[in-house]
Amino acid sequence: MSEEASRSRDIKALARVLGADCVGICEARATPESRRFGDWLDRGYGGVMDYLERSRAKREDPALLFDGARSLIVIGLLYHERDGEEGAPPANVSRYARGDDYHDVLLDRLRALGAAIEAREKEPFSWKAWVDTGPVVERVAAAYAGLGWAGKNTCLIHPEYGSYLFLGVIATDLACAFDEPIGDQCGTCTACLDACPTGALVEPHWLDATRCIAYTTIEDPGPIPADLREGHGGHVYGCDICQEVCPWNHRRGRVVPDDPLGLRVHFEAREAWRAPTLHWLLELDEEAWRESTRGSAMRRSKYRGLMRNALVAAGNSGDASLRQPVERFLTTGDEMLSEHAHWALDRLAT
Ligand code: B12
Repeated sequence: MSEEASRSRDIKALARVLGADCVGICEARATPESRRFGDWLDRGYGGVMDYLERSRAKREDPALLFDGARSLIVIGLLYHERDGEEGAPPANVSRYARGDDYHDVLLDRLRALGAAIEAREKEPFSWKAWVDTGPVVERVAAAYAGLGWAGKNTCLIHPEYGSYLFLGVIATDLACAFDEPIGDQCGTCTACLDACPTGALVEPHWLDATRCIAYTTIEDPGPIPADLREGHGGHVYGCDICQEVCPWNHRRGRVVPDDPLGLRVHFEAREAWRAPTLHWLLELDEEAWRESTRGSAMRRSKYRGLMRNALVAAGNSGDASLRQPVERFLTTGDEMLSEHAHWALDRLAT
């Protein structure tokens, strides 16, 4: 066995022992799909997510991540293993955000993996680890590393585990043997494109983030575009619809890997966020919000963003008993929230 092959074998074994549900390795190089990231930005699909533009060159070509970067080790951790709990009305928090912040959980695993590889190697080498926030198009890396394929909904779909997987990457200058991509398995299915309530999946494999509920409710601090509000339904933080309808997440005999380190407990829904009511949400003050989002990925929208989202969900609920909690936002002095409250009240009046 070559040195590269035995290194890759050992790294993958270490990753599994350290809690990765799946792991693969690909070359750190530009591919047609990583280059497509630039086309996506040029179409304006990135909206206000300026940090993506700033790291464009590295995302398009991972060889530029640092001097000598050669290999990308990609791990995946399952965060939702059960069928069901689909879009629990009336206020739905997407699955990825219901438990502890995945950035912390995965980064901790990647650092442990990096340290374990250091212990294995005789010579010093460079490595960097990222979860979500690094300048890497992680789904492309994961697809090339053989973890699954990028579906028409753009999500990385593992053939056995489905798409509710978090990804994390270590880039290193170590020479490794690479895995093979497994290729697209979506076939003729268009369930995700048909189901997206805001038409964000403009064509297979192309998501206009500015229309995606995950973007409007989390990433964009501004008002939710009026033409998209109805499509938001009860979604108050992110959205899973394009994954909920994906047959690969409902396959009979879908495998759930063992979890010997008990990592998945981190991703279990906190009581507050499993199925919050709109009454509770609209009455939540900033202090209580801070308390209930400690160590959670739900901090990203900020308190104001969550209230804005809850007002849209209230307007969509048809529940006139929400008029009173909505009215409190008319007098907070916040123009954006007041406009959303007016919108909700108009709809609750009819
Ligand atoms: C910006 C961002 C968003 C934006 C834009 C998403 C988008 N589709 O572009 C918004 C805010 C909308 C978003 C939403 C969500 N996100 Co997000 N997001 C990111 C981030 C930071 C960058 C993504 C990016 O570069 N987008 C630009 C487009 C062009 O790239 P892409 O979406 O990755 O799409 C690539 C693939 O589809 C691939 N591809 C397409 N066809 C083919 C064919 C082949 C052969 C290959 C190899 C590849 C390939 O090429 C595209 C790039 O060119 C990544 C973390 C990271 N650093 O990569 C997380 C990440 C993609 N997000 C993640 C998650 C969990 C979500 C949500 C599920 C959260 C939620 N429930 O609300 C939703 C899913 C919505 C969706 N359908 O994408 C996970 C996805 C895990 C997975 N299994 O796919 C990531 C990887 C974070 C992580 N570390 O786990 N996200």
